[in-house]
Amino acid sequence: MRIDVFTLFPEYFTSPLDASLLDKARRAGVLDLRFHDPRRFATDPHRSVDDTPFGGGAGMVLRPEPLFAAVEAAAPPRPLILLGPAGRPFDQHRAGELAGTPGFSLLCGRYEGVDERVAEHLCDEELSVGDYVLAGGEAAALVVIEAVARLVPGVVGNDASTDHDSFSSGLLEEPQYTRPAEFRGWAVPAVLRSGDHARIAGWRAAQALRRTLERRPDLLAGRALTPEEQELLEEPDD
Ligand code: JF5
Repeated sequence: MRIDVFTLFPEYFTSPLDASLLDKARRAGVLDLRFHDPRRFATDPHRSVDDTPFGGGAGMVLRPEPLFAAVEAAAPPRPLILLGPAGRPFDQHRAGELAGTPGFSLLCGRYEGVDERVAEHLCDEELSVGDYVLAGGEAAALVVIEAVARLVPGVVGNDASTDHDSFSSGLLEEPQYTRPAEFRGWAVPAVLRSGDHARIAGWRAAQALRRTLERRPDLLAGRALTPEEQELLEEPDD
């Protein structure tokens, strides 16, 4: 899989990528990550990449010329995705779709924004990684790269380990425990040590559902609980 990233701060990516499973995937030839700095395509003496907004207002806007020039010189894989708070929400479903492609590209927004002609005529779509404003799209690009790459066969050591992630079921994950069975007086729920696999599966399903209702009711909004789910909620917490 090839991923091209257009960023004014390519060095931002160095240490997160060197210190992760992504570096292993790059060295194995599974991931081809390429970085492009639009400043190298700025033509004026000051190499400027931003300018004041038409119509007035605070801050600076990324100019179209260096961004178009950088993308056109690289001929990057598409879709080319603009990252910014005004995008459609990036989620596990989109991560799975991108993981099934031979590649895609990311353009990191900066400052107060990007000239709209970049969004409209250069990029294919705009994605947001959450409802907050970052200083730039670089952290958002890392989020997308990591969420997608770990779904690509050969990137995660255990390919089965992504099958039952949070969100692939549409619910949050149930709590997990490991040894010791008691830590500082806090015991692992007895059901998990009972050896009764049917009861364990029921407990896990109920925990996942309770957690989702409590923390992320939006994940269940727009659908009624199934009769099985209603029944799960009748069970005692442990
Ligand atoms: C950015 C204008 C891009 O802040 C973000 C972001 C938030 N969620 N997803 C991405 O990107 C940087 C800021 C301002 C364009």
